[in-house]
Amino acid sequence: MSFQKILSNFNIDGEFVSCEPYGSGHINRTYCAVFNTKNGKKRYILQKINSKLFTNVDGLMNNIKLVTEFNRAEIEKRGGDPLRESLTLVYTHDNKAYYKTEGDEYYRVYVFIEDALGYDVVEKPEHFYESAVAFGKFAQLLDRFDNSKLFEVLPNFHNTVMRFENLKKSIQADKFNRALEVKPEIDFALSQEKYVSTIVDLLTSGKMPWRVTHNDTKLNNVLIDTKTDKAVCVIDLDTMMPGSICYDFGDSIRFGCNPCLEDTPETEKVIFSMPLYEEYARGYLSVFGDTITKIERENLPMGAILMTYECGIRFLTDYLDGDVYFRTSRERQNLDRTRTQFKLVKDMLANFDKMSKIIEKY
Ligand code: ADP
Ligand code: GN1
Ligand code: MG
Repeated sequence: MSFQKILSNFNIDGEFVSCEPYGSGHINRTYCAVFNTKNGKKRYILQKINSKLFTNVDGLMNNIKLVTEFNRAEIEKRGGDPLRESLTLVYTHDNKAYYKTEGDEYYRVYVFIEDALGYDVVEKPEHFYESAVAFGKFAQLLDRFDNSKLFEVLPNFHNTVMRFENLKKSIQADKFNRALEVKPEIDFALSQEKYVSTIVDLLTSGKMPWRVTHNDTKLNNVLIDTKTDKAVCVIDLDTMMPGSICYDFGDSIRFGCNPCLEDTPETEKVIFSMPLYEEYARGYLSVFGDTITKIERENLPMGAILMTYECGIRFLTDYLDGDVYFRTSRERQNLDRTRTQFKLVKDMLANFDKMSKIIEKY
């Protein structure tokens, strides 16, 4: 089915002009659609939802609908611009948040947030600080929201213990005979077993509070205003689920404290940035004040290590499985991604005390 035909099912005024791939997400397929209207050109984000992963699209889209509507009301109350500061779903003619084609493909449409970008690498430290404040505020928004209404989209998403077990299964199966080639990465991954259950244990024992978190807090999931350099909007709401703020903090650190792209083949250039870590910690903690518990605070550095490690073993597992989960555009991309993550983990382990000291400072 053509994009024009798919888009014709949504409440969009104007004449279809074009629809091209957009952005750099690994899971859904994102397109930018352009329409001619009497007020000039108007853009929309069209996304083909990865329904292999998100098997309950109705539950997923209901989460996004509830949270964006709640967010919208809050932004209006404080006199902000909800079309810019929140994702806004465009509904179908029959008032649904997504459209299902006859071939069982699922699509959703968002209002395009103009003059704002999601960055794949930190270009200015203030962007990273800004993203910390934005993700912190988003976590607090989810705290105020009656989150019992949310459906748990991907149970065990950040269960590092389960991710570790999955890696072991993939090493065992070695379906594509890649295990030998990646022996150093496998050895490193397995040697870190002592850490894998740290946060899971704290959560399941009740020592650390469960919160509803974003769970995919990389820098490119916050749009930053290209004129003012301020954070505009948190996007990519597919993984809002019960979790720990150590996960959200950690995933941001994993992505942003790397001076290179996540998939750089030049692993030797990957050096964990302590100044950027401090920038993010300062921003994130400025939002939480005393609402963060002692145990959460103390475990923020471990959250950074574990989210980076977990992402590394997910990339490695996918490499061993034949690149079936994360979108790739070239050979060994998942292996390069793995190496980047593991290099960051090594740097963080070597700097753990400094990371903790920085948390104590704010
Ligand atoms: P994925 O789940 O595949 O990562 P995202 O929802 O993060 O998909 O979207 C991919 C990219 O598309 C983002 O990184 C961002 O650059 C861009 N994008 C997504 N939604 C919008 C929007 N409403 N306005 C402008 N850009 C957007
Ligand atoms: C995926 O969808 P995207 O590209 O924002 C993944 C995250 C990983 C990230 C690594 C649903 O995020 O968990 O941390 O890639 N999302 C899902 O870049 O698996
Ligand atoms: Mg994304």
